[in-house]
Amino acid sequence: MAYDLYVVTDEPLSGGRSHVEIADCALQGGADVIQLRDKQRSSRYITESAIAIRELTKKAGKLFIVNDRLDIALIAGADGVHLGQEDIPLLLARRITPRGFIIGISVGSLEEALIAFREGADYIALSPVFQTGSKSDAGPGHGLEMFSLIRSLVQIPLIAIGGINRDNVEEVLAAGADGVAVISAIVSCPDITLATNEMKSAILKTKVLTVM
Ligand code: TZP
Ligand code: MG
Repeated sequence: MAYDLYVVTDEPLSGGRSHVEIADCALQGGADVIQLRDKQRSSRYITESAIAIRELTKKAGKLFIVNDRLDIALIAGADGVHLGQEDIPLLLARRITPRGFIIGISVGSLEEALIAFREGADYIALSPVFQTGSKSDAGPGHGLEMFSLIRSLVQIPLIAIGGINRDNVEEVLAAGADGVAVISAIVSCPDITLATNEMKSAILKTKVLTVM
């Protein structure tokens, strides 16, 4: 499964559009992965959103990942969960997840990346690669040198998140990213489908040129 363009939903940053609407538009634009991320709404609302996005992603043949909420990911039949350093530990999450269930881990240092790799993460996301206003506690960007260093030491899919947009996506891919995870550069756009489509085209063009 491709992680090329990984779109993370965020209702406040999307001018109040719903998770389901964001996911629908992003899938139409060619997103490869949808992550449902909500730190505020009720468990009921997030669960209902997850079930609807599972349907949409299944029809589109794309991956569906839930941020933080392993319970909701399992209830909705998502492909996986995305866990940070303060969330349920990877090895404990594995105790209750089915075979093949994807667990992605956010890392903020080389040490965390190596631990996640050793513990069997399915992918890791260096967070944040660039400074971002979309996550209040994200801290300063780690930069592409750190990204390349992790790339050289970790042999699982490596995702870049934080401050990624059309202007820097090529250099992020050149640093070895398997995929880019994006919030504002897509979900804050008036036309989410178009923004997704343009970002996806830029990614595919860069990847094709890299292979040649
Ligand atoms: N985790 C690390 S940075 C970030 C998350 C959820 C926010 C990314 O948002 P944006 O708008 O693509 O910088
Ligand atoms: Mg988390």
